[in-house]
Amino acid sequence: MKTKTYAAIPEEFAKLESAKVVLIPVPYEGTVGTGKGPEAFLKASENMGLYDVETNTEVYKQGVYLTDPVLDNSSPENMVKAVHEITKKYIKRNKFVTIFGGDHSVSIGTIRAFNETFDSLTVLQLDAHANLNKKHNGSAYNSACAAYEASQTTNLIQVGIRSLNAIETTVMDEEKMYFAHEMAVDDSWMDNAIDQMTDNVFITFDVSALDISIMPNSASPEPGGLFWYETLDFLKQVFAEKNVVGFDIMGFCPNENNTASDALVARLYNKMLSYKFKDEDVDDSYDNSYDNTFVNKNSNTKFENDDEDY
Ligand SMILES: [Mn+2]
Repeated sequence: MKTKTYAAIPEEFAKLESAKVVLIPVPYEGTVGTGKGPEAFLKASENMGLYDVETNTEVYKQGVYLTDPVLDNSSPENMVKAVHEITKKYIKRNKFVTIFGGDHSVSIGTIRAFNETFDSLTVLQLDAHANLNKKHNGSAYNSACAAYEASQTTNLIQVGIRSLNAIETTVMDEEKMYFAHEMAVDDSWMDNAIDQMTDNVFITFDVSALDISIMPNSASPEPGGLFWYETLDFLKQVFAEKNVVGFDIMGFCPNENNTASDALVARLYNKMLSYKFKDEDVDDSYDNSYDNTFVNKNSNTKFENDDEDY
């Protein structure tokens, strides 16, 4: 795999020195078939329109530097170490660091790096699975354990959960656990979850959080889950109200016979970046101004209640 730049953006927006964003692909297979995730995501990103309608921005102009993929899979523990090291390296260069996996165990390394760098970190986990096992099959570096360390060392908030085992219920903080079946009938979860967050928030997004109908290609699909626009509504609010310090997207398990999921993760990544940088100016000399003057023949608006922020 080696895509030259994220989404085939021009080189001038892909240089490390000037890029505000760093994207680290981690095609770590784990035990579930997610090794091809980053490659499918990058390919789909190249086929996507990069202008974000909602925010009226082209976020890639903030600069996105694509690193070489992290390929260390000599052991799950060594992979986590390698991910931790590279994530921390780019955080220290004051980049907005994003990671695309890969098995969810990759996040043990990303969360550790952010938690060591940012004060009183909230980890917002969107996931079908709690991933709160201390060990699984003898290892602490397994997707089933992805959030255990975060549960002990950060303010962990879990959203979309609908699969866990009895032992995990002894670890979970019920107040900060948003079960999918409750979310489906009461949308107050969004405000409640945001109220529980500290200012610094790292988002770990396991694509299994999404409803199985819009994301059939997750590592361990579960029926139920979040739909597209409620997911965006929630993320939009989190980015608007909190200091999101970085994010990862994990657990994507592409199927070459159904590439709709590839398009979803490509758009999801671009959306999250767009929400992060929507108010930041692009410093460039690029001229994208057209003569936009036209005669407005009809002053009626499309919707009656135009109370959105964008
Ligand atoms: Mn997970």
